[in-house]
Amino acid sequence: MSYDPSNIFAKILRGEIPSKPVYESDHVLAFPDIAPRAPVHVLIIPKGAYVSAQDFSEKASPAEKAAFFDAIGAIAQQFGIADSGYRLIANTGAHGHQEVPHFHLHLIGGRALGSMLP
Ligand code: DGP
Repeated sequence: MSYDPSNIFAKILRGEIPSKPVYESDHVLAFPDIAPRAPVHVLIIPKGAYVSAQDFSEKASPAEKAAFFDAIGAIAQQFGIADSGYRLIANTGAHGHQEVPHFHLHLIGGRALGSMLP
């Protein structure tokens, strides 16, 4: 699947749609989900044009991948949930029910989430 630059997160990255970033680095932007499922629900996205987790895994540079994992830990610390714990979800492709075709990771926490595996 080729990258569609009209997707909503590409527009956020270009500043065409407002967001309230909670974290930014050279390779990463993170902002609250528009429909939070928990007290903390942050979307972490690479600034590069990657459709999905699969695309990111196959094509991103080591520096982009490292920056992405750095963001996870930093955001969890920032929101005070590093010790209590949280859930990371990357809906990927059709079977993963991915709605926005720009790779994103949901970081969800701030309450006990219960079991989730299908
Ligand atoms: P999914 O592709 O299924 O992993 O979910 C996409 C998420 O993106 C969903 O939880 C809602 C969120 N979302 C969609 N549009 C916007 C938007 O314009 N702003 C923000 N902050 N979040 C959005």
